[in-house]
Amino acid sequence: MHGMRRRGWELPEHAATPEHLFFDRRALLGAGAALAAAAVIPAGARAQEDADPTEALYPVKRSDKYVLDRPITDAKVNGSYNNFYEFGSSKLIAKPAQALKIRPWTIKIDGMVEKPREIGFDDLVRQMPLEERLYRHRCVEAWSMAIPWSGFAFAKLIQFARPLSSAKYVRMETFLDPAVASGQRQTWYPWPYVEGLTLAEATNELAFLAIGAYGKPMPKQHGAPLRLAVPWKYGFKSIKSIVRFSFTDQRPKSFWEALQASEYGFWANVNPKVPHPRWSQATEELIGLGERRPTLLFNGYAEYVGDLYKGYENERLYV
Ligand SMILES: Nc1nc2c(c(=O)[nH]1)N[C@H]1C(S)=C(S)[C@@H](COP(=O)(O)O)O[C@H]1N2
Ligand SMILES: [Mo]
Repeated sequence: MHGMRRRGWELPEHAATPEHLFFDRRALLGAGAALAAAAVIPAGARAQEDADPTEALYPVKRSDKYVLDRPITDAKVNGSYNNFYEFGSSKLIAKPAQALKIRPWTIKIDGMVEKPREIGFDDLVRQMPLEERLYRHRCVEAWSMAIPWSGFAFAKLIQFARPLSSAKYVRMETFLDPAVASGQRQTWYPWPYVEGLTLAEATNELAFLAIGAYGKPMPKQHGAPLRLAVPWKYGFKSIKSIVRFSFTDQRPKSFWEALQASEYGFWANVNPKVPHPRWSQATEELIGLGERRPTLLFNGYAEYVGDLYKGYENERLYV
């Protein structure tokens, strides 16, 4: 099932071992509230920024459709334990991520569409029906959180983009700005961060483009101003700070797949029975609660997405 481990080529060990802090997490969590407090952003850093034009949209109405089986993760814990390799490979990137400039923010729509276009983030948001959804988030490193995202269904963006009927996939790209994102100066990574979904996945009602969290515009460390939330897949699929949606008939190669295809595949659907080559996926740690629970097939969303994979049984659906 897992093919051969790819050689580490010229990659430094830590680059070939993504999300390597997994085994350090316990020590971090031991620091508990101290950790959260340490990552709080100085008020001055915030005050210098112009007011966010989307701020007046909050709070958006919560959908009662997506219910959690666990408490919402504390916003401070969530906002100080992040994966965002553009700003470093540790979990403590909240502070450096504040350097990201999120206005103006232009989104490019191109590839197999009726007409390629560019649109400003604020113009796009104004045309989208906003809602809040409570979603679980399961990282491939065997930890999880629960988050109230604000945003809109990916299907609405696809309607807006008007892909040709020949398009089969949507490829998404994160910003590229090594001057701001120190991680992007580490040239052994295949920047910019790329992810992809089939159009069937992207139009599934669960696929969500999030513009806010916890009833406010998206904190930068979570991928402001626009990030994906595909909660039935491992967290690395949920690409942050998106600047481009390209429609294509070729399966996109994602950032992690380019680095280590044997460990991080295209599908990456959560499945407790299919271990990562280096660790079990049977259980997960609920960050901030100090609790482990059994992991659920499709992260508990099988009723929504189970049917998407009929006919794909020969693919590596769970890596
Ligand atoms: N552009 C970009 N998107 C990204 C990542 C990243 O490093 N860069 N990390 C991914 C991983 S591994 C996870 S688990 C989630 C983490 O999202 P969070 O920090 O909001 O919890 O973002 C995903 N999206
Ligand atoms: Mo992750």
